[in-house]
Amino acid sequence: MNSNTISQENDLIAALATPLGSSALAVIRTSGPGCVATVAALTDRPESLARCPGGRIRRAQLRDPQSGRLLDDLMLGIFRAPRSYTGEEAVELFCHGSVPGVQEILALLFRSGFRRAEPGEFTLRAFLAGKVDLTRAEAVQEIVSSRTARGHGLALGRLGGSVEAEVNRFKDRLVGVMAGIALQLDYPEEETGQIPLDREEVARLREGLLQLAASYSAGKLYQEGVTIALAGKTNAGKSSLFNALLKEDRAIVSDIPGTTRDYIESSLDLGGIPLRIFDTAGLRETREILEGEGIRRTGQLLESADLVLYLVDGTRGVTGEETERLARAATGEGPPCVPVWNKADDGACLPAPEGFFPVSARTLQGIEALLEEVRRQVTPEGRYREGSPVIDSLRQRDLLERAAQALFEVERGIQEEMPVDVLSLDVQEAIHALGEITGEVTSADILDAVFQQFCVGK
Ligand SMILES: Nc1nc2c(ncn2[C@@H]2O[C@H](COP(=O)(O)OP(=O)(O)OP(=O)(O)O)[C@@H](O)[C@H]2O)c(=O)[nH]1
Ligand SMILES: [Mg+2]
Repeated sequence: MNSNTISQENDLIAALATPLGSSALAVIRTSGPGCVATVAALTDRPESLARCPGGRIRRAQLRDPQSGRLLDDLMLGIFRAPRSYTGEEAVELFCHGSVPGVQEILALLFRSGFRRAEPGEFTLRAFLAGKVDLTRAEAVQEIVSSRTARGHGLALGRLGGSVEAEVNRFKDRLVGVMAGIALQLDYPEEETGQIPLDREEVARLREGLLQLAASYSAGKLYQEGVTIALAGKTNAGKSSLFNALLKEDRAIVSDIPGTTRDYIESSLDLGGIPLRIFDTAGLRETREILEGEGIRRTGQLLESADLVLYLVDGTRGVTGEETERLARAATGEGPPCVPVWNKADDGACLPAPEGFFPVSARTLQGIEALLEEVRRQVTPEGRYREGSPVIDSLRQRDLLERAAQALFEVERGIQEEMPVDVLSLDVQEAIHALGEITGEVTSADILDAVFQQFCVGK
């Protein structure tokens, strides 16, 4: 985003808010003072639309004023300041979802005084107009990019202000602390020898801040999900397990070793966690160039996965080389690895060794327990409590940690009986960091960083 969007010029902006493609409807969003009259002038009923009150929907024909050509028969959502998403006068055009049609309408708007909105510019304007704080603005993009119902629900909570409220609670308590300090500074003669700050109270606040900061790993998990690779020797049943997990006949399964060459990817919702699952080429010595390339790529994938399910054919058992591989994984080299003992249904299947999860990709026995283990492994441990707000912004996490660090300094200062005016600097620093989270304290750089992650039209 260029810096002039931050300059609060409030010129007329327009953008397609829906994906460009054939669809029943497409929504073009516009905003800025004079927006209604500017759009109205392009229709068959300029006067009545220009006078139309906000919160109404009107039908109109959109025409190119130069050629008189009809561009669409559409519905217009009219909004008057401040009762709109951006807080400005705004019009939403509900047009037919035709790619050339939408492009022509946008081109007409851009010829008629609108400019193309930058990514996130509508939400930026909403923030600048005081409609949302920065955590809610960030939640807008988090909602759009969520991939499971759980991730979506958490982001909706943030849009509802769950994080804003929590941060403001912390801030109010710190402002209370500051007031105590100010009193002490103003009336030093009243000094009773007691320090006005309760170290335990500060410690509790710091703990709370760290708890919210730690929820980032859960937020990230539900938003971005994890990558899981199925690995093992040829014929171990990786593709069979892949299909079983997806409940569809996706990957080719055969008893010919080396069936899978290129890895295949698919996604799965595991209790709200978006999983990206990869079926990979079976590992074995090969002189075949294509298979060798597949195995090389599998190796790369196994390095970058968040978790590897290592499959062993239970009717064959573990080879020496596999024992080594699993031992390496157990020492924490590379991603964590869950050893799986497949083909448990087969009469010839040997008993699963200690630490292996016995499953059958054929009868699905043991799959639930395996998924439970996957869930256990990818869910971050720590201070996150079920039901408490979850953040999904690295920016917010860093600021919470900065505030916590400042409070740590306060605790130390209290212990060392530092003068209150020195302590107050650290309390101020914590308040400032919390203000940056909600956007009370902000700068063009921060806004740039936040809004450039948005998609256009948001
Ligand atoms: N009895 C039994 N057979 C299985 C099971 N899983 C896979 N198989 C059989 O094992 C053979 C190999 O299965 P695949 O899923 O293709 O194995 P893979 O690990 O993907 O093999 P490559 O792609 O060659 O590396 C097939 O004949 C499957 O039918 C299982 O749980 N039980
Ligand atoms: Mg396979």
